[in-house]
Amino acid sequence: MNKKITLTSKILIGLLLGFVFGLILKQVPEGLIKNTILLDGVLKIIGNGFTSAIKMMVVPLVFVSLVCGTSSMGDVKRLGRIGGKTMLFYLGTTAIAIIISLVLGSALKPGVGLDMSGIVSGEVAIGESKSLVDIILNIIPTNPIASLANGEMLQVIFFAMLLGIAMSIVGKKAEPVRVIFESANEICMKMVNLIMLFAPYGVFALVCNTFATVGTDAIFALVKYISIVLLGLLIHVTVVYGGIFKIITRQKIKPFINKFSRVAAITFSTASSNASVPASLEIMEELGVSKSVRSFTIPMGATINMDGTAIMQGIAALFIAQIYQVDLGMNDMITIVLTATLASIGTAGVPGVGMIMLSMVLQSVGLPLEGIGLIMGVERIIDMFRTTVNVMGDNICTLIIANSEKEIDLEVYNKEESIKSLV
Ligand code: DAS
Repeated sequence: MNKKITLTSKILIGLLLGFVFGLILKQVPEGLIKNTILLDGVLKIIGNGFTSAIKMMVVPLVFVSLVCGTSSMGDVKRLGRIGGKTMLFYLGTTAIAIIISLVLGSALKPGVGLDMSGIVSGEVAIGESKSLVDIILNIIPTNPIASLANGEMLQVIFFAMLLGIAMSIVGKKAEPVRVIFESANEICMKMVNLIMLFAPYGVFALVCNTFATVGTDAIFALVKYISIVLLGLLIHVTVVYGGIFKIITRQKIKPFINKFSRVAAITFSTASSNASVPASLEIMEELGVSKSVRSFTIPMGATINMDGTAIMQGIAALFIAQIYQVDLGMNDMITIVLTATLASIGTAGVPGVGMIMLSMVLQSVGLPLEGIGLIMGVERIIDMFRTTVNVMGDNICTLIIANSEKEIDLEVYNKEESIKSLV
């Protein structure tokens, strides 16, 4: 029987094969075939090519969909209400994430009694971190065209929202412009659909490259640290997201999980929230969420919502404190919660950004930045998982906000797409 294999299942197959081939390739001795032809050749072209194509769509899609979304919000009061709920969810769950990680890190002590000789410390290439005032001031673009050209997400979001609000206030006279944005949005989404057809191959190449290059010695030496981070992520996803979703929406979460696996394959392989925006917008549309809500909450979340990152930061801070035998008091813990929650606002969803934010957190409590070098060896692996949690939070928030605003077609949402139909 000729069964149509859905894109989601093809992507998941690509992910699995990438993992298996990566581990096999890891065993192959360095040389022409492995390095030049495969890792730096074919796999790099397919993997990075796919990531670049997806990233190419992020700024135009976020800009156009946000203008469409805010200009069709109807009234500014409603935008304010939705914006308020969104910010409350994003910042609230990030603070909870940090607290979970501090409790776990204090109880399970990832850095106590560790033989540091087993840890290959990578060089700590930390970008400069900005103060909170700079982050907030920086949100207002002095040159919106430059912000669009440079992909400065917070500035793009600010400009798009202001433009959309102005259009909705102008009303009928802005209709010709609104129609142009509506069709541009459709075109952008279609471009994303076309690019996503290559996702199974891109995901395969990216995951294969990662697992063929990550040092297993670093993984073994940091297995306790990795396990505690993964435990924190699991608790946050099941208890916090699962609990909040169930209590507030009273809906089944299975339809979402079935669709989210497609997004997870993108976040896992690219380790980038930004790169997942097109796929998140796609599944939110398929789950019946209105354009005005999804085009606001998803781009916003990709930029300011980083619960998975916050969990890594809390546990990493305690890991480093324990390694260097620095005692952190209650005040330090509160400082870590505030710094990590606010730091998440100012950084875009790209690979490794969590490490830049971690330096801010460590500085805020006087911990040595050299400690970051101890966990660089497993950074990419952890980034895959934490980015997936970051983006799951964006999607869960979108469903909760849409449900509270009655902006989700529950018939469409509950159109049971069992796992069977995914393969
Ligand atoms: N990779 C980042 C993201 O895209 C998260 C991080 O680096 O912590 O969300």
